[in-house]
Amino acid sequence: MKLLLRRLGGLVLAAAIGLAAPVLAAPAPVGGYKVVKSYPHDTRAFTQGLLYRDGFIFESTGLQGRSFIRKWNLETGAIEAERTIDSRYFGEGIVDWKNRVYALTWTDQVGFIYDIDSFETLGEFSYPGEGWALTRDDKRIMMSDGTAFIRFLDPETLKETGRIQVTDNGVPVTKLNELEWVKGELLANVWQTTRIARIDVATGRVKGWIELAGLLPEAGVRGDRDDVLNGIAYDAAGDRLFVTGKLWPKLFEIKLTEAN
Ligand code: DDQ
Ligand code: CA
Repeated sequence: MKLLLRRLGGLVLAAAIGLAAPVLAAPAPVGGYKVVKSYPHDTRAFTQGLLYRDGFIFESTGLQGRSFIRKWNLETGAIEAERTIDSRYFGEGIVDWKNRVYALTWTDQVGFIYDIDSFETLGEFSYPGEGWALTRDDKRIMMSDGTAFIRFLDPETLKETGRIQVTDNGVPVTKLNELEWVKGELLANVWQTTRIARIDVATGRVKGWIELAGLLPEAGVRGDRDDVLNGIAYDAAGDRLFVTGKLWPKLFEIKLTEAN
């Protein structure tokens, strides 16, 4: 009798798993976008970091000897502040925290702290592995490093406080690049693809994808090697989402459309 009950219990469990499996075992849905407006973007900017703050775009760029950080007026394109990064370094992502900008380098394991107005150097920090991109919510800095992991950093000490692995249908999603925190989700574009993942940072799961392949012809780029989609910025007050790519002549404001 006991054995029978155990067998039955097993069957019920197996049935439950069987029912749940089709729901769990599916890649995240793919949604689209529409372009609201397009803005000019500097084709010499090998975009690595992008954020919006009070009417301005803050942008960091890469390539050895061509890396800079720049603050420019979104509406007029006028450059408000700019500084070059020492040519020893390949610039990567940036994030704003209070009156500071934190900036990564690709493989040198050093980050720089700049004054947000003057871009004067205030300090440095270090981290293991590669540096790709940064964003933040109210309490945490989030960092990508080319793997499927997103690190959480303390915004004051810049020490790692934890990490998640990003997966879609159980499969790690590597090459997570430029990041943006948007309405409680982490957006990450995947290097050398035309997709942005919408990540639930509590679980690491990709909740959905945004397919942006249609932006390439609109930007007039091939987007197959270096001139790839990279750069997401969000104006929370105006609920405006911006995307661009490395060396792209345009930056787009987009609205997301439902996954189907
Ligand atoms: N990363 O930004 C994804 C971390 C690295 C990009 C490295 C691309 C170097 C290519 C150089 C091509 C020159 C146009
Ligand atoms: Ca960003």
